[in-house]
Amino acid sequence: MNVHRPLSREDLPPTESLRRLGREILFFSEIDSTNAFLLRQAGVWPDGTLAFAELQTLGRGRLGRRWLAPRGSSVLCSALLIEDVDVEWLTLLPMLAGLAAAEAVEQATGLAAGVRWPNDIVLAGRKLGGVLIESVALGSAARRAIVIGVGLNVLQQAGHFAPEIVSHATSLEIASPSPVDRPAIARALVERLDAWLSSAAAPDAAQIRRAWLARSQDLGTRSRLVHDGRVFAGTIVDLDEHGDLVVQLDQGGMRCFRGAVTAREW
Ligand code: BT5
Repeated sequence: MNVHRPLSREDLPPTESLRRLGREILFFSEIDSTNAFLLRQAGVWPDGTLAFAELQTLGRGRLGRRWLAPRGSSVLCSALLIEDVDVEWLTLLPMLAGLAAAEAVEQATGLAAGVRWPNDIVLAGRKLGGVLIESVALGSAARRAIVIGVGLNVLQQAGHFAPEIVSHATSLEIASPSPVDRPAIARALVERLDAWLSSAAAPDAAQIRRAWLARSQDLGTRSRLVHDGRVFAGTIVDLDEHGDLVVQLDQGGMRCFRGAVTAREW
């Protein structure tokens, strides 16, 4: 793997070009998890704070799973949002962040990245990255700190992936015919996330859903979903306005699945 220099402030868009993100930007050579850090320190840092890491020792995925990335291989980024408790678009945040990440990849490399429900960024049918949304009540509990975490595989080669993920993971280095510029991916990610988060007073749910569906190849495909220890097989028919997946079950009937509590078999 071609490990480049650590990401730094100069790699990112100038603060004045951003509307919501980047009031503070933190760079860690090593940390447990950029999401965990911002959740712990949610009362300390302002809305829009960004955290990047070269290495996460306890990088996390959804449902207690791990996110694995060798030092310097990836863009590992978390963004802190401070919001009212009842933000309607919260359940659409995995879609928003996945879209931003896929657009960033396309902008920086020309590769057509897609999204896969609920939180994957995909390239040629393999997992290029993932999104983890976590939140915590702030003080009086009238406000909530929301952390958007994005991990994108940039410089890994096949041998860097653990045996359990090698068959369905990919990186830009693997997929791209030309050299990959990790700072350009980080810059584009911040730009696209900022654009989606500040498109209006609140992100537009209908617009997120439309754009997400346009980048997804999920509709009409067969899927196996695990909820509450039970496996459901069926055909994906829609993404509803909350970001839930609507599935026509093989056993009969329709069922909605919520991303935060559903695992999807690859
Ligand atoms: C995700 O979870 O895909 C969310 C990943 C979010 C990572 C970012 S990095 C910055 C921020 N700080 C954190 O601590 N996390 C966020 P999930 O859908 O649960 O996928 C996890 C599963 O993907 C694992 O169980 C593995 O099977 C697989 N996996 C782990 N590392 C991977 C990688 N680098 N590339 C592809 N697949 C991976």
